[in-house]
This record gives sequence, C-alpha cells and structure tokens, in this order.
Amino acid sequence: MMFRIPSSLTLIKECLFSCGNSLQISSKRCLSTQTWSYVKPGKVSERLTVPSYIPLPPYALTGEVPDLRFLNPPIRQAEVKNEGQIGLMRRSCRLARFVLDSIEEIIRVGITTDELDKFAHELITDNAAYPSPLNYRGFPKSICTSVNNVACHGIPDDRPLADGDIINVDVTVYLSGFHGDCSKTFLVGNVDEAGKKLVKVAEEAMMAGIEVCKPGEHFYRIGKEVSDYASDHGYTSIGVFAGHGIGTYFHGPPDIFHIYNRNTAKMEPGMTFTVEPILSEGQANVIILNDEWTAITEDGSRTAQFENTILITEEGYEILTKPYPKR
Ligand SMILES: [Co+2]
Repeated sequence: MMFRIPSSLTLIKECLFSCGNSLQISSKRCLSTQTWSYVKPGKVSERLTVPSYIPLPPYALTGEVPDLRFLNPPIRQAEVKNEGQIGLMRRSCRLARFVLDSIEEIIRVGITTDELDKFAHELITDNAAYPSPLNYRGFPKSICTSVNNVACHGIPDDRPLADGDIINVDVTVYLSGFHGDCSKTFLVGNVDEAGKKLVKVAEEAMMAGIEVCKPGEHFYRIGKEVSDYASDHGYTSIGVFAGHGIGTYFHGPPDIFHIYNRNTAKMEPGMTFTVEPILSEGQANVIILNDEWTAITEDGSRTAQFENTILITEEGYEILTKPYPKR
C-alpha cells in the first residue's frame, strides 16, 4: 500500500506509549467489557536474507525506490498492460494469494508475528519469488502484520497473537518481474461481536469498491462506494492510505483513494491496480510511530483491511488475487 502524508498528519519522534506490550486503552469506551488489547510495537528480529538465485526488484539492495517518471519508457499514468504482462501479473498474484491462504492456516493464539513473517519469507523464496516489502524504502520485514489498533504497515515482531485479536496480513510478492499484492484481516481465537462485524464490513466495503470497476468508469467511483458503504455501517474509511497501480513496480499510478475524491481519469482494459480500504471503528486519523512505518489510529480504535489486485477487462474486472476455492 502506498502512503500519502497529509498536511495535518503529525509524524512523531517518540513512541507515544511507554507501557507494556498489551495494555487496556483508556478511552471513552467501557473498559470493563473490552475483550481486545491495545498493541504497541515489540522487538524486531534480524533482517532475513534471500537466496542468491532469486531475482531482485531494483530497491532490494539499497532500499531506494526508482522514480517511475524517469524510467525508459517513463510511467506517468495508469499503464495498459498487454497479454504477456497480464499473464505474468496473474502468476505473481496467484502466488501472493497462495502465501496469504497458507498463513491463514498457521494463525493461532500464541504465534508471534515474527513467526508469521519467517514462514511467509520461506514460502515466497521457495517459490523463486522475492517478498516485495523487504527493504522497500527500508521496510525491515517480508510481510506487514497489523493488529487491532494498528491501521497498516505493522512490522512483524515478538508479540504473540492474543485471544480476541484481529490481524491484517499484507502479502506482496515479486515473481518473474511483476508484483502481486493482497491482504486480509483474520480473527484470532474468540473475537467479540463488534470485531467480527468490523472485519466483515471491511471485506464488503472492498468488494463495493471493486464491483463498480469496468472500462469507462471513473476512478473516483471506488472511493465513493467504499466510503458510503463504510459510513452506512457506522465506520470510517481511512483516507491517508491509497491503493495503487501495480506491475513491474510495487506502487505506481493510478492512486486509488478510498474516500471521496476527484480523480476523473477513466478505467481501461489492461489496467491493474489494488483496492485496499482500511475501515476504522472510530476516527480516521492515524499517527506514524518512530519506526517510520507502524500506523496506529490516533483514538486507539481497531481497524480492519482487505486488499485485492484487480485487472480491468473488456467486460468489467477480474480479481487477480482471488482466493482459491476451499477444498
Ligand atoms: Co497494496
């Protein structure tokens, strides 16, 4: 996912919270009935390495992401891909979904997000792919794991998953020169009814955005549908994070906003991009912690997110990262 820094967003240098890993949030909510814990970052393990035969994206060694406008040919707007490129997108997207589905099978109370990261890293590299987040603008791990009040870009660490957590796992892989990107929010153990509803509505909101996609449709329509669906169910769509075009680059044009916006560009067959709204139980404001990645809600609300990479087809859309049929 791509991050846009709005002028109102405060980047703070010190971690706001000095208490233990899991503390009860002091907010206006009723503390005695809260069944989930407030999360702050834990200890991050050593960076993992990638076998030397894995083809690397341009930023893998330096952390620096090339500006797409200076490529040859430059990429300034949503790219229309040919059949060959679409075939490769399909492969990387299928692998991303396979990894996400495999992570789902090992998620349980007590497993740490670092263990999830190691598992994903191995599975991705075993499939001759590179875990796209690793060293992307310096990101230290291979997946993002965002628990409860962490809105996105959570860094896998030593915190064990607790009964009642909701966790978004975001998987992106770079296979045969193309990225595929998807994420899902999972329930851990016994999640309260409010949490279950948040997760369900977040998935439906993503689908509301995807279902309007077709050739000739304006990009702003996605943000309108997502945002309306969220507010109809009592949630807010967090506006500072956007979906993105995807291809040989992890993040490129167009920006896919999940709130009302004025992007009047139109969709065309062959375009590939992500739709990945984050819904908050409370306000939409987020704070970036001093690790420069972890985005938490300012008011301590829980959030849930779902993401797919989609292709615009002649008839409408195709979800390239669609889940495998359950056996
Ligand atoms: Co994304």
